[in-house]
Amino acid sequence: ISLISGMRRGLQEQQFSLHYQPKIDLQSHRICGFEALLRWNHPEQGYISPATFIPLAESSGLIIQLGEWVINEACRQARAWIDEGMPDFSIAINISSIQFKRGNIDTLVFNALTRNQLPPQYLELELTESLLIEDSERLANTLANLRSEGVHFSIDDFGTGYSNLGYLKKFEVEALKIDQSFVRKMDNHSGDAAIVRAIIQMASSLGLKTIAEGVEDASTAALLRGLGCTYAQGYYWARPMPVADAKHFWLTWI
Ligand code: G
Ligand code: G
Ligand code: MN
Ligand code: NA
Repeated sequence: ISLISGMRRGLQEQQFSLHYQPKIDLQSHRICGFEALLRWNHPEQGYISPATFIPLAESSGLIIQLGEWVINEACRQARAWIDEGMPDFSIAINISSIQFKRGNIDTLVFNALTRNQLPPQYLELELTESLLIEDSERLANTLANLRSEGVHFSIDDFGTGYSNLGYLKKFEVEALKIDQSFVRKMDNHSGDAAIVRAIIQMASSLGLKTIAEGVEDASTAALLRGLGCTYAQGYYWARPMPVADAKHFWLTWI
C-alpha cells in the first residue's frame, strides 16, 4: 500500500523517468531506434525496478496514469530528438495488457502524437502475446484504429507465450521481439539457436521484422546477423540509459 501511494505521489513529483536502450540494425549497423524503459527513482529507496512496481500498478489501477505518463513522455522525447536534428528513429514503449484493456489507449496515443506534432511512425507499441490471443471485438477495433493511423506494433517476449499464432494473421504487426531467454544462450545451446532460427524464418515468410533482445556478446550478434535477424538490442551495445547518456551514445555511434 505504501508503494502504491508512493507511486501516486511519485507521478506528481516527477520521480519517474524513461531510460533508453538502442536497437541496432544488424545489416546497416545503424541505430534504428530505442526501447523506452520506465524507471522509478524513489526518494528513500533509490531506483525501484519496474518488475517490482508494474505489477502493483496493474493491480491498483494506477497503471492507467503511469502508462499515460509513459506515452506522453516518449512522444515528448521523440519530438525533442527530431528538433535536435537526430537521424531517423523510433521509440518503442511497453504497454501492459491491463493498461491496453482498461484505458482508451488509441485516444491517449492520438492525443500525445497530436500535441507533439509527431508523425506516428516515430512510435512503436510493444504488446504481449497474451493480449493478442484474446478474442475481443474492442481489442480488434482499438488495434485497427491505431494501425490505420500508422502506429506500429511489435510482440514483446515472443516465443514464451502461446502456441496459437493465428493472431499474427489477424492483426498487422510490424515485428516480433525474440525473447532474451532464447537469445542469451544461443551461442552454446543448439536448441535455443534452433528456436531463434525458426522464429526468424517464420517472421520472414510472414513479412515481419525480428528484433533479438538480450544480446550480450559479439558472437551472438554475428550469429543473429547470419540468420537474417533484422534488429537487435542488448548489453553488448548498451544498457538502457538516461536520456542524456542515450543521446551521447547515439552521437558517438554516428
Ligand atoms: O528494464 P527492466 O529490465 O528493468 O524492465 C523490467 C520489466 O518491466 C520488463 O518486463 C519491461 O517490459 C517492463 N517495463 C519497463 N518499462 C515499462 C513500461 O513503461 N510499461 C510497462 N507496462 N512495462 C514496462
Ligand atoms: O519485457 P521486456 O522485454 O520489455 O524487458 C526488457 C528487459 O530486459 C529490461 O529490463 C532491460 O533492462 C533488460 N535487458 C535489456 N538488454 C539486456 C541484456 O542484454 N541482458 C539482460 N540480462 N537484460 C537485458
Ligand atoms: Mn519490451
Ligand atoms: Na521482451
